[in-house]
Amino acid sequence: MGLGFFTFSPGLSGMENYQTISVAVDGPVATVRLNRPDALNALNSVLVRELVGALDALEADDSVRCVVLAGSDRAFCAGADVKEMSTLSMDDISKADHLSPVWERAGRFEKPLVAALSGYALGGGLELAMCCDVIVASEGTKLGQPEINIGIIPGGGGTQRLPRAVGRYRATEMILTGAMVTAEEAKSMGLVNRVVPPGKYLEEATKIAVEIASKSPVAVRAAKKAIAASQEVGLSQGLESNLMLFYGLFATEDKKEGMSAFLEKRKPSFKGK
Ligand code: DAK
Repeated sequence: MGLGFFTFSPGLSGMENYQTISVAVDGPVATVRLNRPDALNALNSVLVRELVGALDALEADDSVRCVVLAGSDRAFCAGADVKEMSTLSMDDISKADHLSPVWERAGRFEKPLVAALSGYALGGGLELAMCCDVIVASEGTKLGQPEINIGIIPGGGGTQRLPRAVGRYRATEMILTGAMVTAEEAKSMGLVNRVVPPGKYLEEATKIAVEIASKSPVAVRAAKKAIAASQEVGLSQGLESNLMLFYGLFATEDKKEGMSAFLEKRKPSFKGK
């Protein structure tokens, strides 16, 4: 896939034992791939546990600065595992540890997440992509919230994140009809950043991740936090919290290094401090 040399991070020992995902670290960029090909990467309890564990480890590993989240060419993720869900009662599904940790964990991941979509991103899979900060998709990828077709509604954030991303009316149409949109349509709605030729989605997502990873990690984290606030609080509160984050960066070594490097006409070397 043109991702260069992969090394396994020491902070992630044991990750080669994952059954439903794979994790590879190449310098400051980690790539996590969902890997349940027989079920189009549907989210089941095992996958959720493994993905949450991997995100915990990647967040704790200071050498990792940006994470690419991908599936396979055939599917990023076809949603929650319908087979597993079909036998669950209201009591079972409402237990906090059934699937919901995955959107919660990805949604509060402090480092940038770049989603690399191909094939299908449906239901809980699209909800997972919408927990990411940048979304790259292969031409022809189908995105949708088809839960209504099986008698439920999006439960992993789709009714909240989709309207924020594409506006109330487009989100309502997608959620109430269950119809899929193509990557190209999704891009025109603002749900996808870039649409790339088939086979190039991982390469493009990695390129973006490498670019982000070259910046000051403290500034990147502050920017991500400030942008997240824009989706949750009113304008004046958002501006206020932005200012606090902005002022805070003036106490960092990376700010000194970034500005000195500019004035000395050299490339900065950021330490994340
Ligand atoms: N779950 C389980 N298996 C799935 C699956 C899924 N979501 N999607 C596909 N598969 C399996 C198929 O059953 C099939 O398995 P075999 O029959 O070969 O054993 C295999 O993957 C290949 O699928 P198809 O034969 O259907 O392939 P096609 O190319 O014909 O169709 C498709 C691809 C993606 C259009 C189709 O598979 C499809 O419509 N899949 C279901 C999509 C869907 O309805 N997704 C939404 C699921 S509901 C929660 C919060 C959120 C949620 C749950 C809980 N809590 C807060 C607790 C989220 C819910 C959802 O996502």
